[in-house]
Amino acid sequence: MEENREKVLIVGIELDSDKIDIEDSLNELEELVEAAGGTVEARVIQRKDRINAATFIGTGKAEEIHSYCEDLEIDTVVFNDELSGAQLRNLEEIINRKIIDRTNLILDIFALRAVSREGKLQVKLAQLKYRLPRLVGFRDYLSREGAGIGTRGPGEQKLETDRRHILREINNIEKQLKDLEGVRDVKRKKRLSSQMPMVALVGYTNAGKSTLMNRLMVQKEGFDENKQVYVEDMLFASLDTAHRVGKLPNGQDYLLADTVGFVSKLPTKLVEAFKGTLEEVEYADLLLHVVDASNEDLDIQINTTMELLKDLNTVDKPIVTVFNKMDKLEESGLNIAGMETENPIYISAKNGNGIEELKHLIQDTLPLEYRRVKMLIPFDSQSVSSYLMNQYQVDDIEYTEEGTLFTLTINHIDYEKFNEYILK
Ligand SMILES: Nc1nc2c(ncn2[C@@H]2O[C@H](COP(=O)(O)OP(=O)(O)OP(=O)(O)O)[C@@H](O)[C@H]2O)c(=O)[nH]1
Ligand SMILES: [Mg+2]
Repeated sequence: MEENREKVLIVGIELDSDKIDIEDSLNELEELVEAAGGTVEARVIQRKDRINAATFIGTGKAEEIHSYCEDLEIDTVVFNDELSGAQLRNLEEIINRKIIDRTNLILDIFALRAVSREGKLQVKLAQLKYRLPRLVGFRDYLSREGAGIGTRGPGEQKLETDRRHILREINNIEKQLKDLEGVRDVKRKKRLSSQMPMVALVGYTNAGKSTLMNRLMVQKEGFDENKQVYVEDMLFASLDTAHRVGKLPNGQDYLLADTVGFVSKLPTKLVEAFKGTLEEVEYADLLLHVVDASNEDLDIQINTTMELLKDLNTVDKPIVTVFNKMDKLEESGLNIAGMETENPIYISAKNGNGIEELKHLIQDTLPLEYRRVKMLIPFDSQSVSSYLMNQYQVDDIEYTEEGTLFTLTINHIDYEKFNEYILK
């Protein structure tokens, strides 16, 4: 397997206006290349005050890269920024290798990871929309099978390179996605009518969101192994949203949603394509922003996530910042004290440290309003009575002719749900 890995050279431009350190950015690009099945053999950085419209980097630099590629037997050159069709073509002419940009690389990884039908369609749509304005820059090899990174559709499908076919395909996929949206809408309405508060896990890819989800679901009495979500030490392990029902310390049930991870310079087309899946974030009552505390780029990762959250209309939602992987912090030697974040908490999803505290913090931060009420539950509505007894601290119970009279404090969700029993 190892000897089949594509040999890659990565290229980054550092502009004066850049806020992110170029080495950090290329470290991440290297991880992305590995996630796509390549091996980075070399990196080239050019510092410039502006980009070259025709070749992105300077032509002299491009020629330099060509000779590196000859010496190192490089298969593919990956650029850290999105390139135009003309830039792709011009660079390929000089460098004489397959040229891939960061966007295409990320789309390629998503194509490898997509599992659900909707996920595959979303990725393919984003890939086709990426291709359409770049057809001039695409060479024959892109339509060949087995051409490697940047050429793979979901399920190793070959992607179209013919404009008319692409347009037809885009149309077709958009229709299919519309239908699936209807299905998702029904599911969401069902969840909303379950009246449970919804908590969404968000954050950078590989931060530990899915691990934390599994950890939060471990209840004392029995735990269904089959309900575990997929965890892996790789970028974009989760592409589909998963839901589970959990219990807070006060007995309140809540819905927890795991979502796709973020990465810097995430292609806007991809974010758009995944808006459907990311709806969970928009409907959530509370966001758990999971951060890998042991990652040296955690400030970039936090900022990237916060920026993407802004795009998703979530500015006014309460957030808990979950610094995860605290078990690795000492080894990493990082100092995370003094970082300014909303409601910080420090945990290890792996060994379980801080999980009980986190559950309490979720409970305290969930915007639930409580009201003290008197409720009269008829004797034939036994299930409501037992729900109230299980869910709440009941202050007073009286058995009357018409039913059981409870005095207790309930949250606004149950207030709506059991409105008919409440004595006004
Ligand atoms: N040491 C340590 N490793 C952890 C911890 N939490 C998660 N990990 C590891 O980090 C890796 C990524 O975990 P995931 O839960 O898949 O991360 P994710 O945020 O869901 O990632 P994506 O789905 O790719 O966005 C896995 O190898 C986990 O075992 C932790 O608290 N400590
Ligand atoms: Mg995950």
